[in-house]
Amino acid sequence: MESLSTETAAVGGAESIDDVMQKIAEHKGCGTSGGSGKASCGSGAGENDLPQEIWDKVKNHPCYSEEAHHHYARMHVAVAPACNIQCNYCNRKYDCANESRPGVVSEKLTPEQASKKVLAVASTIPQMTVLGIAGPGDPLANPEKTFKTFELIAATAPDIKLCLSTNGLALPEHVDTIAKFNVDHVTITINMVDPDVGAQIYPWIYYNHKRIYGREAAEILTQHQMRGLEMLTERGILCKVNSVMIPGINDKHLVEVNRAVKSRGAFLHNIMPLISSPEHGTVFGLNGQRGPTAQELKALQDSCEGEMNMMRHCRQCRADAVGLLGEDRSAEFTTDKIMAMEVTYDLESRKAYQTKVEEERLKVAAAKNAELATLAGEDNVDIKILIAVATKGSGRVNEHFGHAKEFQIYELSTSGAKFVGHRRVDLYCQGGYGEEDSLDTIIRAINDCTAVFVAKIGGCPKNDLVKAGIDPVDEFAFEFIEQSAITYFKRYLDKVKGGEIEHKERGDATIRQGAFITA
Ligand code: CLF
Ligand code: SF4
Repeated sequence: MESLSTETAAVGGAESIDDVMQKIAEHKGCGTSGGSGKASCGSGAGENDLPQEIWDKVKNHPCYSEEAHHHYARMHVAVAPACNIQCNYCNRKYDCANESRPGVVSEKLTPEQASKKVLAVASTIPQMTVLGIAGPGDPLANPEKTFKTFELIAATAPDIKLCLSTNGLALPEHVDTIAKFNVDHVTITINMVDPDVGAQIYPWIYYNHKRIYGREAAEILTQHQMRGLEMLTERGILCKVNSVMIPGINDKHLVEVNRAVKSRGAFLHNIMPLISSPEHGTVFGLNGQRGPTAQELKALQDSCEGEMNMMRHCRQCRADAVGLLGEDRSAEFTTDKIMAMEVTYDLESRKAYQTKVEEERLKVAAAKNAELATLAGEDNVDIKILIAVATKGSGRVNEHFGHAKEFQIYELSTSGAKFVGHRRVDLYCQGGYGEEDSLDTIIRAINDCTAVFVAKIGGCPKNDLVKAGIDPVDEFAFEFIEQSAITYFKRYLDKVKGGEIEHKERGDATIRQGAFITA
C-alpha cells in the first residue's frame, strides 16, 4: 500500500478559501428564530438561506441538509478498525458509537474492496452522493487505509463527495492531508470542553505511544479537538460536531460546547441521544446510565438553536451503512456480492437521475410555499403541535403504518412545518398481522404527537391511536409531507378557534433504545 505522508501534503483548493470562510463567518449569525415563515437556517436551510458556495457543498449531502436527506443517499465503508481512545458508551467489539448505532458489527474492507463497493453502490443507487468513512474505529487512527480509500474513490468516482468522522485526537496532524484529498466535510465528536466532564466520559486515550488516563487524557483530547476544528475551518472545510447527550454528565454542559464550537466556525451541531443497553457491555450500559427522553433531547436542541445550526435528522448510522438515512441497504452490498458484480460507472446516467431528483425537490418546495401562504395573518397565534410521519423518502407521506421502522417528527406552527427529529420504532406489522406489544411501544415513541400521517393504516391500530389521543391521518397518502402538514395545521387552528377542539400540550415520548439496536 502506498504510504501517504501527512508532513509533505499540500493544502488543496486554496484559491477560494478566503471567500468561502468569509461567507461561513457571515452565515454564523443566522439563527432560526424569527418565525418569518422562511425556511430556517442550519441543516434545514435551503438555497435562499445560504451563500451559493456553501449551498453547493451541502445541497446534496444528506447529513448537512435536512431537505436533501429526503432525496439523496450516503454510504459508509468500514475500512478503519483501530481506535485511539476509549469512550464509556463504546464496546470495541462493535462499531464506533460516535457515528454509528451501538451494537452493530460491520464487515471490514480493504481500500481496494471499498473502492469497488463504492462504484457498485453508485451504479445501483444513482442518488448516492456522499461516501463517508466513520469506522468501525476511528478513521484517523487508521490514516493509511482511510486516505488510500479516498484516493482510489476520487480517481474513479469524482462526482462523489468525501466525508470523514473522527473523535479528533489525531486530527491536527492530518488536517493538511484531509484538505489535499478534497475531503470537504468533516465531523468531530465533541462531548465536552471541560476535562472534569471529559474524565467521566473517557477513561483513557492512546497518545504518543502510551495510554493516558482520566483528566489528563480528557485535557489532551479537548485541546486536539478544538485545534483540529480551527484548522479545518481555516481551510474552508465544512465541519459538523456530533455530541452524545448523557443526562447528568454533559447534558447541561453541551450548551457550552455548542458555544465553543460555534466560535471556532463549526457549520452544524448534531446532538444525539446516548444509547446504552446493558447487553452491549459498555460502562454506561452496565452502570445503568440512562439516555435522554425525546422531549429532553428536543429541549436541548431547541436551546442551542439560537446559537447555531442544529442537525436533527441523524440516524446514528452503521459504519457500513448504505442508502437514504433511515433505510439500510447494506445487505445488498456484501463483499461476496460486490466482488461478483460487473460494475460500470456511468456518470451521465447518474447526472440525469439527479436532475430528476432536483425537479422533484422543486415541486416539494413550491407546494410547501403555496400552502404556507394560507397561514398568512395567523402570526399572533402561539400554538405548536408535533406530528409523526411515515415516509420512505422523496418528501412524501408514502409508508404504511405497519411497515414503518421510524417516524419523522414535524413541529407545526404559524411559521410552517419544521422537521425536528425522528423516532425509531419496532415494526408493528410483522408477517401481515399486528403485534400488540409493538403498538404500545410505537405509541410511547410518538406520545408527544397530535397526529400520525400514514399512507395506510388498519382498523385496530387506528382505534388504539385514537384512544391514546393521537389522530391517525391517511387522507394525505402519497402527498408532499410539508404541504399536507400545513393543511392539517390550518384546519386544526380553525377547529380550536371555532371551539370544536381544545388545544392541549401533550406529554413526553420515549426514545426506543431497543429499536435502535435491532433496526
Ligand atoms: Fe456519514 Fe457522517 Fe459523513 Fe453523514 S453519517 S460520515 S456526515 S456521510 Fe449522518 Fe449517519 Fe448521523 Fe453521521 S446520519 S451518523 S451524521
Ligand atoms: Fe468507540 Fe468510537 Fe469512542 Fe473509539 S471513538 S471508543 S470506536 S465510540
